[in-house]
Amino acid sequence: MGYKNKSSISCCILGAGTIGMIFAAYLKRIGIKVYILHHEDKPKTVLRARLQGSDLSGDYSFEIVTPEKAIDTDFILVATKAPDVLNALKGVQDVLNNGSDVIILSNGMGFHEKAEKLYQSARIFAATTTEAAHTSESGLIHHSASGRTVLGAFSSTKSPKWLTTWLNAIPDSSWTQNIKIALWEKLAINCVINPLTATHNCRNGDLMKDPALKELVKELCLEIEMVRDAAKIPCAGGPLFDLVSKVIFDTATNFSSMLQDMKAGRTTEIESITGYLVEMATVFEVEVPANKKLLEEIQIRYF
Ligand code: KPL
Repeated sequence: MGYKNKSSISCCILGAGTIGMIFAAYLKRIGIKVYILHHEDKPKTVLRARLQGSDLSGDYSFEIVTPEKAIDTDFILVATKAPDVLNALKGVQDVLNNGSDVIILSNGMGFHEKAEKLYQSARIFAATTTEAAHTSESGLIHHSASGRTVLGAFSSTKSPKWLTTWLNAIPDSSWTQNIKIALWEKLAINCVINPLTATHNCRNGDLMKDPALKELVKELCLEIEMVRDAAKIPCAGGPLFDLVSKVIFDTATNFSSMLQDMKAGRTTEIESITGYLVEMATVFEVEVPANKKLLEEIQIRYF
């Protein structure tokens, strides 16, 4: 593959789901020592994973370690589902209070600020990605799309010492001085696609085929733009509807993660996605009736 074992950087993954394993594999293949963090002593000491569908295809094994081990590593990558982020961090609070670098890669917003307040000695970074993967029934991790990943410090703008290694490991990745712009962009996309596909039980692409759904997409986009403007978050591109339409077309055959969570009976990420938007709308006194309606619908029916 041509990836040389030359890194002296090490890290821990907290949340070894599909996206966590994709990042673990990216990091491992350039020689970073990657551990999987577990709160308690597990009978298993090694986690094995088989990846397919991209140039990451292959068999991987990772040592499972308890939080004490994380003290000696360069960063902790949190890749849990949004509702689990703060609980997962609580499990490693001693390490965080000792001062460590944490990258939160989970979907949604709201927990970064809370993590910063709770663990003031830790340096909190945020990342957002369009990498996509799912686990098949047989346990294989299918890497369905390579994407772009943006990383930034949540409050400060100082880059970490492991940045170059990270950028070498993660394809199509970049560092930004203002991660909030990237987080808001992903939040906006998720606010529209995830709850709409979840409540209509449809693929992402169906949102543009049905005229009534397309109108709803427009309405949600306008409300989100008003909140984003009120929060003074600079917007990089043109109208949000154009960006969301592009993502819908690019991921037309996908079932959104929220629909997948719902079907599998898992807690959805709605509170950290639409819930966060509605909270911000209240703070900035912006009316968001269409988003509110979707939030309530998901909370009542599926949460
Ligand atoms: O991020 C996604 C998700 O499903 O969570 C999108 C972009 C909507 C792709 O399905």
